[in-house]
Amino acid sequence: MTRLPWSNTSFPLNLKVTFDNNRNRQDQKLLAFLSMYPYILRKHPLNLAAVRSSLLSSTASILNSPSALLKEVVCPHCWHHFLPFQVLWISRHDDLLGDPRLGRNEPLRFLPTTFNSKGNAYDPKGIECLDLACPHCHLFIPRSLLLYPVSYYAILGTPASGKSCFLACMAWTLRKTMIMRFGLDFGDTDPRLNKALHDYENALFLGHNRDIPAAMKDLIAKTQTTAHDVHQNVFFEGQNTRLPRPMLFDIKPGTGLLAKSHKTDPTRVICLYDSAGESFMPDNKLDDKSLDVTKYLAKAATVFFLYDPMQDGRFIDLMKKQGVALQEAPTTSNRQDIVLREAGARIRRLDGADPFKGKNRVLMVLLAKWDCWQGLMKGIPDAPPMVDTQVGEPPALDMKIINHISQGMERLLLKVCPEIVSAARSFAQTVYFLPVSALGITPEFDKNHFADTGERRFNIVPNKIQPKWVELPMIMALARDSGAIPTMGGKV
Ligand SMILES: Nc1nc2c(ncn2[C@@H]2O[C@H](COP(=O)(O)OP(=O)(O)O)[C@@H](O)[C@H]2O)c(=O)[nH]1
Ligand SMILES: [Mg+2]
Repeated sequence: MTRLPWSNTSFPLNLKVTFDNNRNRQDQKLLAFLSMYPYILRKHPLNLAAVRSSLLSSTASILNSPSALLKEVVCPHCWHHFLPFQVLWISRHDDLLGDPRLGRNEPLRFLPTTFNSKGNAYDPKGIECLDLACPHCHLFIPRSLLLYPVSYYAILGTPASGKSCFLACMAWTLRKTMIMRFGLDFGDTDPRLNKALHDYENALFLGHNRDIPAAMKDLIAKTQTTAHDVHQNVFFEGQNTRLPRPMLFDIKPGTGLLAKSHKTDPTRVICLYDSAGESFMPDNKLDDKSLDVTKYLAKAATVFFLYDPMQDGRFIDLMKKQGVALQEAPTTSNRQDIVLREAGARIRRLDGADPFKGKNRVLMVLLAKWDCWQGLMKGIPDAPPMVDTQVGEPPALDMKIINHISQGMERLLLKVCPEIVSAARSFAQTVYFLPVSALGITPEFDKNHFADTGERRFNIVPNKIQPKWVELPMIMALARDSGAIPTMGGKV
């Protein structure tokens, strides 16, 4: 039997809910409801009977309503699927330090029984809590994830193909473009989760002495497979498991005419991963642990594969043959097709036997460092192909031009490195080939530093960074997934 002893005296400031037996489903729904829907409490502050009946009757319908809690939540850290009312809270009292999954320095995660009128839970020591956590891995989950649809995107490529630079420049550009051109607010879901990205953005766009050349390696640290910024450790069954750190963004209508032009609600969460290229190298043996780190690949609706032509000697040869000016560049070379095939193999393994699961997956092969090889493909406009239609309406993606350019890029790759095209075509049914330049300029070899130290260092003047086409892949993905971005001449 369930007893709900509502206390007249403490209501609405301190609402206590306790249960005789183990919680059943209805009780848990009620708890979730209380935690997420404090406005109901405010609506009926004096009529306790009305509150109680309103809570009990509307819990189920609210949990099933798309405008309220999602029916099912997916943890962006461990991809565990759970029901909203199973979410844990993160304690705040100093005595409650130590969590079985996260170690002795992390606050305890718990299932609450007491909430206040704001809908926030009290921890077992009576302190109001603010943050939620996944019931499986216990890592922090922003509330938006319980309320809005989530689109997952993965970025992959060989080490030094430019993933971190691309991510930083893409986020920086989207923060401006989305509000100015589409009336959509593109912001961090919770700044704590995007710290690594902020560091990159600050280094590239906000640092001091921006007219003075700075070493690239100081601006963007190499993504290490073990770095705390990109991975987090969780103990499952006494075993340490490394999970990738997601970057989360909220997209919601901003203000003004443009924001009002959206016919459907564009609100959603974007979940992005910057993975260390090494995770996909064939010598990183495909055991279940390495599969864990890259599980997000199977979740991703769109995969952005950064193909770096400068890592391919055949591209350099073509540039020499066509008289395209070559600058001294970092010399790494990797079998990029193998990384793409490896990622495809992992996805198929994670998809299991269900051949339809990956049917709608899109692959965008992004030909990185366009600034270096632009002489090979002339006539592409500097701005991504977006056409203004009417005053007060967002621009439409010009799919005719995008498809035309994609076909041109595919032809170029077929000529130079056909194995990338065949790996891409076997990865997804829909593939786009697009040029991008995160920096818009080519970092310069520091001859003096080389003469002094023997180290090959590349410098850039931060003020000259001018990203090209970096926002287009995400805008196309959003056009496909959210319907908030119009297109003309076909769909994405
Ligand atoms: N020319 C050029 N070089 C770039 C660009 N983006 C990155 N790079 C270079 O590639 C190196 C590796 O970039 P990074 O983003 O750290 O690669 P990641 O290992 O894939 O994350 C940087 O230090 C830059 O020298 C770009 O847009 N143009
Ligand atoms: Mg990186």
